[in-house]
Amino acid sequence: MEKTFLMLKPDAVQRKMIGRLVQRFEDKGFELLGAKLTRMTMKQAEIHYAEHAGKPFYGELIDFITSGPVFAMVWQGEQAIAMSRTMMGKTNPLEAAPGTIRGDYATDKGLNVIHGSDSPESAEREIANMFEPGELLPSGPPIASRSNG
Ligand code: DAT
Ligand code: MG
Repeated sequence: MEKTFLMLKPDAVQRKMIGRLVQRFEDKGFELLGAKLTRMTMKQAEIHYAEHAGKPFYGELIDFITSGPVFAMVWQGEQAIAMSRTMMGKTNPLEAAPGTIRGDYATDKGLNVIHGSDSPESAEREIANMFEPGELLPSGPPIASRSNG
């Protein structure tokens, strides 16, 4: 079982897409371990996008991701990282296949609706940047198969 950090970006929240995007990951069969509507602080944005510091689009990226509320989520599933990235589609909307989230909903390289971790290491760092441990269900077997006691 793998955990990933997915985040609906300010454009998705503003376009009222939270419900239909969450639906895709529930339908796929992933388990939601935690979620919240929040606004990234400047510090959280810098930690989240540290690997892009110094790139030509970095300033725009930080401005955009802190421009409004985001919907931050932690999901669990078999190969959740690679599978959710396949579901998101390529970063460049020109290359994002129809049927993927970016392929269906994005036309812009920056305003591209959703973030997803690209490795277990980034998932761990990105989750810790946005959630307190107590805000997340423990990872484990599918919630539907857990006992109540
Ligand atoms: P991804 O979000 O697919 O993991 P990334 O990590 O390479 O892509 O880049 C992070 C975000 O930065 C991306 O979602 C949108 C923005 N970005 C990337 N490349 C860009 C570019 N060439 N011009 C403008 N924004 C870009
Ligand atoms: Mg990335």
